[in-house]
Amino acid sequence: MAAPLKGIDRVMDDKRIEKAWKALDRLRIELPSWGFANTGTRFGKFVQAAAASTIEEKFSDAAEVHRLTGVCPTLALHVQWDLPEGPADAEKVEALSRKFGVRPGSINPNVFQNQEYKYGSLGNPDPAVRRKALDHILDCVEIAALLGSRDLSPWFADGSNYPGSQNIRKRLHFMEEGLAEVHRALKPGQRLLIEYKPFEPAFYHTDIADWGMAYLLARKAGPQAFVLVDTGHHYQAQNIEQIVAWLLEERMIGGFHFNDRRYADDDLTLGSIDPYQVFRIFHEIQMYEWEQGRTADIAYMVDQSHNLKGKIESMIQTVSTAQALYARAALVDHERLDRLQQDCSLVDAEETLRGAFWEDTRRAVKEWRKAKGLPEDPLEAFRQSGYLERVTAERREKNIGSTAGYA
Ligand code: RM4
Ligand code: MN
Ligand code: MN
Repeated sequence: MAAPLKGIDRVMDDKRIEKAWKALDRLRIELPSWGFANTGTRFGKFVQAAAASTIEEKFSDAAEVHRLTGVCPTLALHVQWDLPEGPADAEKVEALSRKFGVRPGSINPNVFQNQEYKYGSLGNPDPAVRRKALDHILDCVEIAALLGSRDLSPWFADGSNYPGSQNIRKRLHFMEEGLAEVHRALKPGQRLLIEYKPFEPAFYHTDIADWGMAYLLARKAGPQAFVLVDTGHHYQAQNIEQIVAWLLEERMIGGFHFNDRRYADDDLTLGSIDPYQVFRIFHEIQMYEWEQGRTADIAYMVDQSHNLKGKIESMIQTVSTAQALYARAALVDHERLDRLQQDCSLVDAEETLRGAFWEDTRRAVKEWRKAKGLPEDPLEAFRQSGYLERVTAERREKNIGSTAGYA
């Protein structure tokens, strides 16, 4: 039997602080360009005076978050919104990246917005529409190559709303074919991350509805294809950390889209509803890394859209939350937990895990920031910086004029 549990209420000692710091050194978080823009619900948009509406403004906002947190060196781009001219816009984006000191991150094709995608993109029964979607995604591979981005990250809204209205298996084959062609176009080192989502916008069936489907499609596509886990894309009771554990074991997890939710794909701030779940996910990853003696190659990305809270503030909140929870997961005594699990010492094993979750790592994160020459409290530093006032004044007029409703 292992020694009785100690240390839950103990102030963090040097060894534990070192563990937390080492973990923080590893964690990098990619920001989404669309997270700085005006977004809404299906009922309308609440326009924010400070929201970014150009790619330059998005880079500028992302650079501000990176300046304050030091851990967000890349910006995910949504091609149709950020590079409307396709590869021809790459040069402009490269120049902005240099100007603001933030690299382009994952490249996200958009095959869900245009009218022709009403019945799907790569899964559409019409070969001409499938071709169009494929050409767009191939353009995105090109853009990624031009910008030196590693990950191509498509999400497919494809599906149907009524039983019998579409042939599920035929669409699966169309998906397979399309993804295989995308994979053939990848350059060495590039990755194809396949995201799944159970419903919305499709309400009866979605072509890539869960991790198993994404896994099979990635496997069939080729060795550079992996699964992307968006935390909001699961049914309510689903055990997300178990999915993560399986994908880790299969070496098939490519990245995350972080957000939180209470009901569906709510895109709320990470950890705002269920911080324990985020901790459990981080724990599975760090336990695996401890066992393997190596860091898992996972792209941690944010996919949130804040239509009520300030966009930059909530992005800083997200990053701070991720850091605090990642540091807590680093405090789990893996060796001890491994032993307790082996002995089936259930309560002690559970308490070893929970003990780390109860630790308040916010102080350690602050100290780490100080040591790196970063502001200890990035949210406060943001409020002091005057950035928000400046961009509000600059962008107010343009934003007020933007569309908020459907008519
Ligand atoms: C989807 C999905 C994708 C994101 C779009 C905007 O629900 O999460 O990753 O690109 O939203
Ligand atoms: Mn997503
Ligand atoms: Mn989503």
